Amino acid sequence: MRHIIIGDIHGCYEELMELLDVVAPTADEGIIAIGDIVDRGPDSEKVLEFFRDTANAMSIIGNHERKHLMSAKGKTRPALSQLIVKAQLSDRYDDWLAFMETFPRHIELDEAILVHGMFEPGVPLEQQRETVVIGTLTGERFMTENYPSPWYDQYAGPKPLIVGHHDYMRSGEPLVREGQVYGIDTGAAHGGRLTALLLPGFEFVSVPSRGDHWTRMRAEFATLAGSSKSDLDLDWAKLTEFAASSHMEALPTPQRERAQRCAMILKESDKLLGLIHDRIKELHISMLSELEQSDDWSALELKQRTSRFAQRAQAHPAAQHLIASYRGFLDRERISKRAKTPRGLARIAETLGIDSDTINGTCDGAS
Ligand SMILES: [Mn+2]
Repeated sequence: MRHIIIGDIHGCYEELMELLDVVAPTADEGIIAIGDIVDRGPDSEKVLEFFRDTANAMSIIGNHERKHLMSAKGKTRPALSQLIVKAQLSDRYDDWLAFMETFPRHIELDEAILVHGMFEPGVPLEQQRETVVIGTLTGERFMTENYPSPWYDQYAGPKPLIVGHHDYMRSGEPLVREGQVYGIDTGAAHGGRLTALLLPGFEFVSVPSRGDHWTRMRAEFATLAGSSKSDLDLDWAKLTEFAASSHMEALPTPQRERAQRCAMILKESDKLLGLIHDRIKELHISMLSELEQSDDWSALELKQRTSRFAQRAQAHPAAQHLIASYRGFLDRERISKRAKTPRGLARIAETLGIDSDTINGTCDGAS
């Protein structure tokens, strides 16, 4: 009897149906989603319905379900992807929140441990931080600060770990650390693939995404993001200038609100910048350790190594930063300078698989 573990579905219902057609589970085989079944893709509600109405199917909680729960409780601001789903679910939203509330934060099977986000190497499952296993921004920061090289390269048992959350490879292929870590988010909502990992055999099955849903959804629901969206296109100097007046009591209300928004955007940008910086370093280290395994590496001269690294990094959208990191030139200032604006920064974040919703969130619903 198999378990079918499915990566981040993100409202990609058609892809989910196609995947299940291929896998053809029987009624007594368990279907488990790794979390993030909603947001970004077109059909969050149909996916929710599937998991509610299919007796042998369930999902663990992902950071996107958590964002819905937290923002509904007023603890965080909903980002655009939640605002869209909230609008889609309309008066059924509260019922679906109650359903998402029931998702467990992890599942342990005979063959593997399942969490949505990350896992602290060497720490028992029960003692894992919730922010880390679910993959919140706080958890991300904790991990990059405490585990400078990727955590999934440091994980060593006791059981294989299956995670979603980041499309680590950005090629439609899962991340595989044989017998240790399986990262099965393969970017279904972004034009990648939807992937299932079949236990106990650890076989992969995947189907292509029908397209870059999230880009399309963002455009379709742009009005939900509010009219202040253009503040994300201000350069850093302008933003700083606006933000500086956020404490001036005498300013007329709209201007003061804008000043406060700009201050908030700067604050979120700064956080994102830290994550981007750490992620690039992490990626550079993992690319390098890959290259170091080639037979002739130790015989190469410094210059040859640099050009070999540049070749390896070339295909990545953040290649310039990766090369800068390799050469020891990477710093936060360089990244923000090249990004020019918060939106530019968000774009870099997305290419690194970092959630940039917090930046977009600073403007969502502001008006
Ligand atoms: Mn996700």
